[in-house]
Amino acid sequence: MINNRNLVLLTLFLWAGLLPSISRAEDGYRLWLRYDRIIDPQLLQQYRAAIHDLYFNTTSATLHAASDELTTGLSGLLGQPVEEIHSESAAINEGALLVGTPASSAPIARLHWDSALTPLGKEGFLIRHYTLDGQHGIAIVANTDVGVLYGAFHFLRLLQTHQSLRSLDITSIPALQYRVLDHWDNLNRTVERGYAGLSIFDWWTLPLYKDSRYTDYARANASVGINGSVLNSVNASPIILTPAWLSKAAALADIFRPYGIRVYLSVNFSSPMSIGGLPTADPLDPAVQAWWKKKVDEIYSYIPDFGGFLVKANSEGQPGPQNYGRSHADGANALADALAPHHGIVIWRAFVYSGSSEDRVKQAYDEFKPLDGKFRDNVLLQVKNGPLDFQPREPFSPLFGAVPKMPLMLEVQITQEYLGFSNHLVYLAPLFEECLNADTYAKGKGTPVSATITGMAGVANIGNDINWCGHPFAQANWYAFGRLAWCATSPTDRSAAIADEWIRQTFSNNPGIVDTLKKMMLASREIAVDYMTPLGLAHIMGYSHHYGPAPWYDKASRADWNPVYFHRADSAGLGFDRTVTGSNALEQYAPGARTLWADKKDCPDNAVLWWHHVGWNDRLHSGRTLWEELCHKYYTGVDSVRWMQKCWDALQPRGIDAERWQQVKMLLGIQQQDAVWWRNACLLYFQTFSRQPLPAGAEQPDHTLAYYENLQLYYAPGTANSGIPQTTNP
Ligand code: BDP
Repeated sequence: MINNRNLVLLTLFLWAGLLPSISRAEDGYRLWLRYDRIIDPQLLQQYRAAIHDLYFNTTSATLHAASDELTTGLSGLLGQPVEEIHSESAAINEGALLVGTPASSAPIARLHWDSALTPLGKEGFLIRHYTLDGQHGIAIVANTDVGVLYGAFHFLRLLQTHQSLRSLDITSIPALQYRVLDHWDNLNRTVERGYAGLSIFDWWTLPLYKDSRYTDYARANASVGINGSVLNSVNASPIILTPAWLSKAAALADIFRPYGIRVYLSVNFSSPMSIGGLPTADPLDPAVQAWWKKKVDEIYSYIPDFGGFLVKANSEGQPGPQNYGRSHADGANALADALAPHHGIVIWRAFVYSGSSEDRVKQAYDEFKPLDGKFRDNVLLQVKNGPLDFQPREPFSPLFGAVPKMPLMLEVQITQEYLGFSNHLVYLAPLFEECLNADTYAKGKGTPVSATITGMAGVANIGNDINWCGHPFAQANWYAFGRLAWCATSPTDRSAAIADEWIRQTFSNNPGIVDTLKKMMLASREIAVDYMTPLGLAHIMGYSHHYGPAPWYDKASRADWNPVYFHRADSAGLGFDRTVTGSNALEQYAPGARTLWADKKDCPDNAVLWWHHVGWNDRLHSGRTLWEELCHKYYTGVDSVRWMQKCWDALQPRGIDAERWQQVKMLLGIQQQDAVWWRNACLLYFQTFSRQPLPAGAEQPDHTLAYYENLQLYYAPGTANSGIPQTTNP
C-alpha cells in the first residue's frame, strides 16, 4: 500500500534516478551517438559561446537529416535548445554555425571558399572558422549535401570527444570510394555468422512497416562514412530478386538514401533458372543475358540509385559460371553489362576454393591472376584480408597488388566468426589495419594494401539485440570499420585514435576510463591470437560453428575443412610448410614480401607456423623452443584475459554505468573460461606430438584431452544447423 511516507520515498527515488526499472538504463541502443549533456563547466561554456544558432537551408532530405542530427545532438550536448535559423532570410549573428553547400546556403556562397572546396569531391567536407559581415563563427561546408551530413557528424564527434573548437581547420576526404557493410542476413531473418540476434531487416513486415531502427542504422552508418549496404547474405536466395522482395529492398533504400547509403543485393548466379524459368544460367547464353538485363532494368525501376550486385560464385557449393565451363570473368561481365547503363557495379568475390589437393590458400590467386584485364570496368574483385578465411591472424592475400587492372575491394569480417563470436572482447581495428598497412611490394617497397584498393567491405556484426552487436565492445568494430575505410590511406596507427574517440562517445571522457579501456581494446586482438591461434596457427576452431578449439578434428568430408590439414602437427614439429620445400604459396607474393617470411630463421614468430613446419625443439626469436613458446603464448593469453577482467573490475566505481559494466563483466567471465578451454585443449593435444611437459608450476588442465575432444556444442548461433556436423560450410 502506498502511504504518504512511501510516496515521499518513491518521489525521492524517481528524482534521484535510482529506480532502475523506471529510469532509462544505458542499454547500448544509442551506440556512439549518445549526445548526453557535457558536464565539464568550462568546456560547456566554451562550446556555448562558440555555437549560438544553426544556420541552415534544408533544401533536401539529406540536409534535413543533417539539421535534425545537429539540433538533437547540440541541444543534448549543450544542455539547451539550439535553434535552427533559415539561413537565407536572416542576418548572421555572432557565433552562427553555418552549415551547407554554396548552392544551398547564400551565406556559405558568400564565403568564397571555392578553391578549398574543389579538392573535396563528392563526399569530403571542411570545418573552419569564418568571418562574414563582421561576425565570427564556425562553418561546416561541402560540395554536396551528403558531404555536409558527414561534416555534421564529424562536428558532433568533436564535441562528444571534448575537442577544443578554438582553431578548427579540418579538411576531410574519404580515402576509399566504396565503404560498404555486407550483411549476411537471410530472408528468414537468421543471420549467417551473426551473434546479435535476428536480422534488423524485418522482411516480413516490409515494405509498409518501417521500423525506426532502419533510420537509426542509417544514422550510425553515415556517422562513420559508410556509404553502401548489401542487404542479404552472399549465400543468396534467388527470392531477393522477385518483385515482392524488390519492393521491400526499395523501402529500405528510400530510408537510407538521405544518409548517403546505396543499397546493393547479393545475387544467386542461378536466378535466371530458379526464378526466371530458363533452362540454363550460362552467362554466354543470349537468353540469360537478356534475362539479367530485364531484371536489372526492373530493379532500377524500384531503386533508381541501386548500387549493384555482390556475387559469390563457384564457392562452397554456390552456382557460378564454371558450372557451364565459363570463367569468372564471363560470369561477372554478363551481370556488369546489364548494370552498366545504370552505372551499377558488380562486386565479384574472390573467396573461392575447391577441394583440390592444392594448398587451399593458393587457389583464389591461381584462379583470378590469369583473369586480370578480362573483366569489364564496372567489376570490382572483393578479396578477403587473408588468403584463408578471416582468421585471428593471417598474412595479407597475395591478390592485393597482383591484379593491377582490376579495382579491388578489401573484405574484412566485423562479425567475430573466428574470434569468439559476440562473447569475446576483441577490438578488430588492429587486425584491419595490419592488413591495410602490409607492404605488398607490388610496385617496390612501400606499396601497402591500402594503396591497391578502391573500397572496403565489412561483414556486419549487427542484429536486433537492443545494443545492436551483442557485446557492448563489438560496437567498436562496426565503428572502426567505417572510420578506417574513410581514412584508409592516412598515416598508420589509426587504431588507437579510433578507439579513443569511440570510448569517449560511447562510454566516457573521463581520462582514467579512456586510458583503461583503450589499453584493453588495443591489447585485445593480440590476446585473442595468443589464446586461440598463436605463432601463425590457423583454422583450428570447432568444425562448422567455429567456436572453441578443435585442433584434432579430421572428420570433414574434405581435407581442407579439417584443422589437422592446417596445423600439420607430427612428432617432428608443427606448422604448414608453404615455402619452396612445401606448397610454395610464398611464390604468389612479390619478391620483397617473400623475403619477410621465406627463411625459417628470419620469419617473425607471429607468422612462423603459417609458413614453416618447425621442429618442437627449434628456437624461435623469443629464445624459447617452439614447444616452450607455444605454452608461453597460450598461458599468456589466459593471463591477459584475467588482466582485462581486473582492469574492468577496477572501473566500476569510476563512472561506467551499471548496466553495461555488468554485461561486460559477465562476458569477460565467458572469455576467461573460453581462453582456459582453448589453452588446455590445444596444449594437451599438441603435447601428444611434442611429448614434452607443460611448464612446471603453471596452472594444469582440469580435464583430460578426451574430455575436450568429446565436448559437443549444440545450437551455436550463426550456423544454419543445430551443431550436427554438416558437409558444407566448414
Ligand atoms: C566463411 C563462413 C561462411 C561464409 C563464407 C563466405 O564460414 O559462412 O559463407 O565464409 O565468405 O568464413 O562466403
